[in-house]
Amino acid sequence: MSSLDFPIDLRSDTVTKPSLAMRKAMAEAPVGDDVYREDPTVRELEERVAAVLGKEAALFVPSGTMSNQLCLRTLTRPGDEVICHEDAHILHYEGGSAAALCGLQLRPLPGEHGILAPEAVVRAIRPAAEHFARTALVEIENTHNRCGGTVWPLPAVQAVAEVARTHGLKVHLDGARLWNAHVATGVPLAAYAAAADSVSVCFSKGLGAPVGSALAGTREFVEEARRNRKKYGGAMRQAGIIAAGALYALGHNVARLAEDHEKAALLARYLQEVPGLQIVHPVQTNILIVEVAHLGVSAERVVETLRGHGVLCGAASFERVRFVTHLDVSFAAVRAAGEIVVRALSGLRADMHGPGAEPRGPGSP
Ligand code: TLP
Repeated sequence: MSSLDFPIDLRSDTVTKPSLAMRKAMAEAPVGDDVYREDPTVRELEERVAAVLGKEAALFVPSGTMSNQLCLRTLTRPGDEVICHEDAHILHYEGGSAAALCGLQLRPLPGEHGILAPEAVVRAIRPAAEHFARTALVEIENTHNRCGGTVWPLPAVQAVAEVARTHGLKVHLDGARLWNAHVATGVPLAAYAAAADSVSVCFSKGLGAPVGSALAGTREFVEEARRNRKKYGGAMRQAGIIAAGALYALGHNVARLAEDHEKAALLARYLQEVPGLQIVHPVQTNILIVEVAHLGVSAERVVETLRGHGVLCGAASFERVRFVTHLDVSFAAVRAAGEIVVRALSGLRADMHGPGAEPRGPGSP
């Protein structure tokens, strides 16, 4: 095998580093003060994102978390309730900001592979009486991170959006990895986005840019989100430097996501060989979640064991481990990681009644 860099980092597609060509584009980007709306590169990026999503306008923001929260804040009022999947990113990984910054109550619902059933959404809508929080918005995540990068089929998106509209609710799409859904299915980005009032997309995940996300919607919505971005401390000055990384990523790194999906499928073939390991969701894009309960050890123990063998992954819960493929991990590295995981976890299983079998607690994503 040719020389590989260790550790092989499969914790997240956020760990990628900007390529030389991307850095060059960033270094050469024309910039200006974006609070004065004078940064040509930020403008170009915002126009490009609005165009690909089929929305009137877009806004560049520092992170996916800020993007989601600005959308929620802009489309709701404090005290409102937001329906989301029980594994939603906004529920698990945004530091409680829906409550802390938007004053929202989240209403998590179950749904197979991250997908909400329209009937379940309808049943969760609160009556109008003053006892209740006002149900204001339905949030969907495509692809679905904690559900193994699964894709919402377009008809499922449309069915939930239809129900929401009928009941006067807004729809927010957390499309941090909408690019992956688009590449996996061929469904145009704008078709997914059409069902939503607000869309958030990220450049710093599979697309490999170092920083940045964008939200999109009507011009009026984006103007209000811009005001809220200022309040949240997220207005930036010569942000063209980082927007150029995002533009480069959009121009060069979307179609290649198909390779990351192949790498995840390849890794899945290795993981299937480990007795007792279960792949929880169909592997459709670049995320793979395995249940380790039948190995008799905690997810943290698996993560630590693999770290010791040069493979990095993350605990998604007490019993689930997440692997994510991305542009900085080659097919050869994925094969090597697969072999290591099979060997190390088969060894762990043999040890399953050993002293380390106690679950220690859920780790970071
Ligand atoms: N997800 C990160 C962690 O926060 C879990 C990761 O490693 O996958 N929406 C979705 C669906 C996401 O997966 C993420 C990041 C975000 C929003 C937030 O983006 P950032 O990290 O830029 O705030």
